[in-house]
Amino acid sequence: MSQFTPDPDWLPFHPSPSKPAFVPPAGAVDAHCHVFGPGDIFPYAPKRKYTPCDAPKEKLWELRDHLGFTRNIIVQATCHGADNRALVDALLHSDGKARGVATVYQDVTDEELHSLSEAGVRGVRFNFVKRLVDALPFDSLHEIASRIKPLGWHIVIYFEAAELPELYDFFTGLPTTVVVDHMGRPDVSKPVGGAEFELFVKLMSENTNFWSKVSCPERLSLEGPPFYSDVIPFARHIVESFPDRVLWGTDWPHPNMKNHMPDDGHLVDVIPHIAPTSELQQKLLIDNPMRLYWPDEAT
Ligand code: 0GY
Repeated sequence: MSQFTPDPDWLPFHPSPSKPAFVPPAGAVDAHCHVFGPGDIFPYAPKRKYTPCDAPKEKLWELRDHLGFTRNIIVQATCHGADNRALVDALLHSDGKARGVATVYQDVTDEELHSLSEAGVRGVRFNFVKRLVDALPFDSLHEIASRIKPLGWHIVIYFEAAELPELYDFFTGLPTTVVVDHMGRPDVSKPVGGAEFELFVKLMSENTNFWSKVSCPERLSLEGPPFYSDVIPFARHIVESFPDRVLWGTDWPHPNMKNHMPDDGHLVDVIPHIAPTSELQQKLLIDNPMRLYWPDEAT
C-alpha cells in the first residue's frame, strides 16, 4: 500500500495506447513528458497542489518504444517541487536517451547544479500556472536565470495565455534560450489571428531566443479526441512560422486531465496535421530537440 493516494478525480494514463498511423522519423524526440514517483521511493512534495498516480520511468520507456520515438525530454513536474530525484534517476537509467528540465529554487548550490548537469539536465522550468504553483518572485527567478546561464542551460516557461500581457516584459528580459510550454496555452475558442494569440506570435517573432512546444492538443481542445481539430490551426501556424524553434511532446502521463485521458497514439497522429511536410517533421522531431539537448550529436 503506497503512502500516497491519488486525488479522487485523478485520471490515470492510458493503459494501452493505440499504435499511431504516423511513423515518426528515426531518432524522434518526445520533448515534453514527466515521471511521477514512484511515491514510495521518490516522495511527492509536501507543498504539492495535486497527488498523481505513480508514472515511473519504465512505463515512459515502454511508451517511447511503442510510439516509435527514440529519446525523451523529461520535465520536472510540480508534484515533486524542487526535489529532482525522480527526474535524475530516470535520466541516469535512460542509456543517454533522456535529458531533463529541473525545478530549482534560489537556495540551490553550485554543486547541486553541477550534478544535475552531469545527470543530463539542460534547463530549468519557471511555472506561472496558478493552480499548480505559487510562482517565485521575479527577482528570485532572475537570480536563478543568471546562475544557470553559464551552464548553457535554457529556461522553460509555463503560463496561461491570459497572463502573457503582464509577464511579457519579464519573459523578454530573460538571458537564455526560452522554451514556451504548449504555445502559451491559447484559448482555442478565439481566432488564430485574434489579439490574444497574436501577442504570443509577436513574442516568438520579435525574440529569436524564444522557442515553442506545439504540444498538448488534449489540454487545449474544446472539441476533444481523437482529432483535436480546433487546436491544429494554432500549432500549424507556429510550426510553419518558426520551423527551427519548435518542439513536440506527448505530455505523458497527462497530469490534471479532468475530462478525458488521451490515447497517446492519437496524439502522435496529430503531428502530420501540424507539420505537414517531411522537412517540417524532421525539424520538429529531430533537428530542433537535438540542437537544444544533444548539441554534440546534432547534425
Ligand atoms: C503539463 C501540465 C501540467 C502540470 C505540470 O508540472 C506540473 O505539475 O506540468 C498541467 O496540469 O497543466 O505541462 O504537463
